[in-house]
Amino acid sequence: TSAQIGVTGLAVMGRNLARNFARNGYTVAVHNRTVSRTKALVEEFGDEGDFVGAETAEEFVAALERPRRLVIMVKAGQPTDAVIEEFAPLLEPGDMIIDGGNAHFADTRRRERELRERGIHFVGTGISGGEEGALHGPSIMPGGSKESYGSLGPMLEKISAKAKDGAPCVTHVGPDGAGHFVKMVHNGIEYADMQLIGEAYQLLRDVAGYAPAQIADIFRTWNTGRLDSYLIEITAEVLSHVDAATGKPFVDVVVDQAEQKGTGRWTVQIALDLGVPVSGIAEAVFARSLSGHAPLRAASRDLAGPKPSPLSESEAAAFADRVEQALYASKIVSYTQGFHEIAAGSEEYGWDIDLGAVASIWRGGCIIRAAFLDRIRAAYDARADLPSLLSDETFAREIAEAQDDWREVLVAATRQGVPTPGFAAALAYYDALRAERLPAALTQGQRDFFGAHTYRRVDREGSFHTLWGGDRSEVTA
Ligand code: NBP
Repeated sequence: TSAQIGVTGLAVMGRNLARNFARNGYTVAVHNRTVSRTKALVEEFGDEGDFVGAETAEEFVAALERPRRLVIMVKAGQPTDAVIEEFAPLLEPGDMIIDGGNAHFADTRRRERELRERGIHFVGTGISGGEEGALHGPSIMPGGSKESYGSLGPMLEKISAKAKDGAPCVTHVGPDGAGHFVKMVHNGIEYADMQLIGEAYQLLRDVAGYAPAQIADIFRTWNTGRLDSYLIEITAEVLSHVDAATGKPFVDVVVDQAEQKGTGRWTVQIALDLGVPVSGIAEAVFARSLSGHAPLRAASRDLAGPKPSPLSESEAAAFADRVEQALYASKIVSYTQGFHEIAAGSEEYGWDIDLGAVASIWRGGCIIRAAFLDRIRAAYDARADLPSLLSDETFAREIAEAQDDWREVLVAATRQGVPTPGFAAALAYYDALRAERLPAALTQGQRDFFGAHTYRRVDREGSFHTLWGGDRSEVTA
């Protein structure tokens, strides 16, 4: 038998991805460093489709039809390089290695270049949706050559999630590292979404005075409107869950220190390198980091500040509506920032990424799937060179309508001492973009004062310097 695709690395993700291919009618060669995992997969799930269990790398490669399509689903970083080095010598020109792990796009660019020189297509592929997505249909973000997508694309389209309109949640994102770059930003946006939801929860709890179960109901209601999304849906599930051991709300028995695996941090690091302001995503990463500083938090607990005093019942309901507006407006801003980063990466690396297509493939299968993404796609479909999502008429109007409530929520949060870094960063970004004048002019003056860094003038071309230490006359720099 010859397999149309092979998967090596059979932990949760690889195993479910292999099953997904098999369930869709493909013959799948499976391989894992520890052979027992391979055997377990064939034994447990052999009746789901055609698997070819391979114990050695040679057997695995021999089982694949040509050109070979070999999916690597191992730990990102060094293990991925080790596995590539194990298989690449066994492959022939035209074969494909598909890395479905969470690789850093710079690693993907390096691997793609090295393998291209050996005639092998390297397809760095972002896969979102966790283990459930891998099994039932993930959102798939392949990079690599167009040619490889021609052979691989139809298979990926088959196993991918489908959006509500039936469109497969996969597209050829762009060359070399484009797919992993977009997956990285997806995760950054996911961090921001989660932070904003967390702030909405905290406000509903501390300012509105609602209990977790009541907040779950509010999120359920929100999930029937424009915030309809997977993350809002699971938020309601988590908030309504009661701890069996104590009878308390589950959210009250979990240690409030958020962990992270690194893709959100990468999004911010790369944004800094590219000079893209992703303040909402950055605040989300920092909020997780702050939460983890237990001794610092303990040492700060007695610092002065207001204690929230909950609103009356009738005020609370009105406040909840305002929080929905603030959450929605802030969400528009974090997507605006995320798409700006993708556009900047595309420009820097010459990827020519179709932003509307990215929004489209995030509509199903991934963690940030949401009705909202249809609107983003529509915005880019209407105008591919949209300078920013905020320049889309619909989003601009929605923010205009939301902004009074957005500001009121931040006033209440500030008065009552509830931290809302995500909401606040989003509003500051919005106000900074709309500002006629920014204090950056003063910054330039300071820089020229202490470092003769020069400045440009509003009324004349050229660079200028003021002789601050002398007679303060202006010279052309
Ligand atoms: P892990 O990231 O936990 O990796 C375990 C797999 O890597 C096992 O198959 C293991 O083989 C193999 N492996 C390691 Br570790 N070092 C190896 C080496 N030097 N040579 C060969 N094989 C090696 O698995 P996972 O959670 O299924 O994730 C796989 C990839 O998918 C990761 O890159 C992850 O970041 C990404 N991802 C995960 C999720 C998720 O929800 N978990 C979502 C999206 C993407 P062994 O069995 O012999 O130890």
